[in-house]
Amino acid sequence: MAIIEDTKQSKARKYMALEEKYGAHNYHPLPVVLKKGRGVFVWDVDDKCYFDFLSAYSAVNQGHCHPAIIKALTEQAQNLTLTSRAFYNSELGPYEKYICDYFGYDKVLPVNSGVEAVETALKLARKWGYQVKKIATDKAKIVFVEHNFHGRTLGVISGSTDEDSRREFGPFLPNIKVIPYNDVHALAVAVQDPEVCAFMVEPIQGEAGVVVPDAGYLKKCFDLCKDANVLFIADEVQTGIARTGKMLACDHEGIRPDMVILGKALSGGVLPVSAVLADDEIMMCIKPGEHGSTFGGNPLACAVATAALQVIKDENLEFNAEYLGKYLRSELEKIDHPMIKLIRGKGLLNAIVLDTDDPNKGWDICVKMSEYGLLAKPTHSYIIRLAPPLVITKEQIDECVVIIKKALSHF
Ligand code: IF1
Repeated sequence: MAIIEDTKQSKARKYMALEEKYGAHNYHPLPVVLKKGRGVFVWDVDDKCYFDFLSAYSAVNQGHCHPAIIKALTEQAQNLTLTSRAFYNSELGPYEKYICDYFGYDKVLPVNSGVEAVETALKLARKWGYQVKKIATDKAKIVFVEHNFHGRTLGVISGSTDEDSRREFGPFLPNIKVIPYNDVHALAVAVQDPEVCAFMVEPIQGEAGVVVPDAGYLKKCFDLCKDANVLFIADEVQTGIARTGKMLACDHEGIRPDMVILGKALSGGVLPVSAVLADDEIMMCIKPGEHGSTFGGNPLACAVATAALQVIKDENLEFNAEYLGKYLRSELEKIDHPMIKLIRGKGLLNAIVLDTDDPNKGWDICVKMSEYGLLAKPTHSYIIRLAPPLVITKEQIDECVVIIKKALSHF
């Protein structure tokens, strides 16, 4: 047995050593080497099976390698993958109509990664600020909230309050205001500045540890922005596409953001696809040649994103997330363990907040859960995010709660 174990570990170690030697050390992965995914499951190089409770940070809401999405990918890949936007193509227009009708906006600006869509929204907001709100040139300001996470470009980390995201990357963009999250009064003060063009916010803060604001916070912020002629921009890269039990997390408060930013599950985790949705007053502020990207709106991405969005509707994943999210939280709240401080979340975006000052506790629990066949990763050492693919079943939730309990029993 020991020999077999040792052989297995040496196989996984071989892959880890390659990443260690040839890859930048910009991550600290859990010691698991994955080679296959299907639905809620992933398998490592030793064919051990795990429940995936991270979902690639909510990029595989539809489940790993969803057949309908892979079918769209492989069929389109036989015909045409990329033309650049120097020409029209047969997939982009139909996709643009599909996604605009799907979310109820006039237009979409398609790009690739989530942060690229965030940057696009910031540029659109500034354009609108100068052309429509008539803010003096180069004076436009944008309001962010503390503990935000919108990606890792220099522009976006200029609004970050996370030292690890900012240290030694300066200098940063000017004209960025940062206010406390979940603090309506702070926004009321900030938007009084006539040079503010937009407010950028995650409806639920993912990286901060699944921080759900008070009920009504988003609606009050939206109304303040409306009254102050400030654009309300919702970063739904992680909370969107049914993750929180509604198609968009903003739907829980019945607000229609001026701009919606989508990414991750927009492609079902198959390839990088992101988008900004807005109405003409904003979208038409950008003219030909003023913004774009080589792969933005490529035929392959259009085919994949259309299939990925259709799966959400066909399999009623909003309802699944809403119903099973409530069930998961109720089951987790039954776990009687001194280290569990609280359970929080919405839909199938949840977290266990640990009552510990041991910086390794979250990691240790996640390593133990991986030994029992469930993959999750801590954020900020003491918060364990639990976000399975939305295709999970009630029975599988029950199995996973048993694993979580078993892992916690070791601490
Ligand atoms: C990593 C975090 C999550 C996002 C929101 C934009 C982006 C993200 C709300 C940018 C990306 C990813 C980035 C990824 C890990 C993951 C993450 F831990 F980094 F913060 F989900 F919480 N808006 N989040 O969550 O999208 O450019 O990455 O496609 O950097 O390791 P991206």
